[in-house]
Amino acid sequence: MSNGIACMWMRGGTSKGAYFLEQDLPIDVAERDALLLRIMGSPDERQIDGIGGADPLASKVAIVKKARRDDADVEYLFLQVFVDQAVVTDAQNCGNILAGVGPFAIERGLVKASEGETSVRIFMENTQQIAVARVLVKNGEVQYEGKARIDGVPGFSAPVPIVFQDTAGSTCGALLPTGNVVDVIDGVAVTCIDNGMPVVVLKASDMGIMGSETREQLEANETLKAKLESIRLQVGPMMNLGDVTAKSVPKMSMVSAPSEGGAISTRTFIPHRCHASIGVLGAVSVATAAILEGSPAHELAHYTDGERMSLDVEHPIGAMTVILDKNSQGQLESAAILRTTRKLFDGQVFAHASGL
Ligand code: NQM
Repeated sequence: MSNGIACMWMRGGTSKGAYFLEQDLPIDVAERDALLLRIMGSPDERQIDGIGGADPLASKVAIVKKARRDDADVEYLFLQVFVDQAVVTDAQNCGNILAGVGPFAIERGLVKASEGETSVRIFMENTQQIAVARVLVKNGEVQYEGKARIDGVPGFSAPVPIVFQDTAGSTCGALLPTGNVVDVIDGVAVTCIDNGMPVVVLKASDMGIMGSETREQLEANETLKAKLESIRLQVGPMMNLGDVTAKSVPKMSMVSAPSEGGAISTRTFIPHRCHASIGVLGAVSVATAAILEGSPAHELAHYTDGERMSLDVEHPIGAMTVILDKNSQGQLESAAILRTTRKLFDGQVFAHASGL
């Protein structure tokens, strides 16, 4: 059988996706996206004719190449393949899929493995920023097994710590793209923020929910979804994102007081499905909102201020720890998180014309 395309299927953090070398995909963007839709089986809510997992968290793509710039080892382009629409978008980054990029780059020979630990500097094309991931290596091979665990993934795996620098304004051009800590939309106080991911942070109680509901309960709440979408469509242009009708940003994160000893509790729509947990850069943006005096999140947050702050961002199935570092002027300098990843399958994927 011919026309197979080299593809590695990996879990990255709490997401899953197809990892490709750029050279193995068409250069033409329209051709590439049509191919990715066929590979994932979109548009179809079950993605039955493709490898996608019928969930936005398992319908993701990483395209990786050796860096053409001096300050990075590899370049990573993230693409979200919509499940039920024929849309492939590069309008957002993904810090979960990022966790697999270092291991994939080593496996494909783009980065030379150093025994013990290999640091991979990754230029994230979507936001034009750099992340540094540390990958465990033994006998020249990437180690996937280990003792680290993250909420939302059963069992233990090798740790992949990731540090982000200068993520403020990644997509919107400024940490607070509207120029305000608080805007009031449809009578609801919101913080429009971008510290790696454009997110609208608002109080769960202002949206008529407790903030402790399950993903399923929230997804069944049509009134809530309509209210969230109304706010989202209005803030899109205010956040320099233009018309966001067919975009996967901004994310909508409803916050409440922590209930498990963390810093803040969240329920996040990404933007039309409720996240099973929370995205990595989404959590970094929410944690940043939580330390901003005057924001709705700050009122509810529990944390200790300092040069290094550790905030457990609670989500429906646990918490994500975000470490925020300030510089001597008190400005945020970097954010760090822990992820794990797993190589699930390496082979060829076939994408015959679907006739759609
Ligand atoms: O915010 C889902 C995920 C994400 C994105 C989403 C992510 C991030 O959990 O960096 O990781 O918000 O669409 O993979």
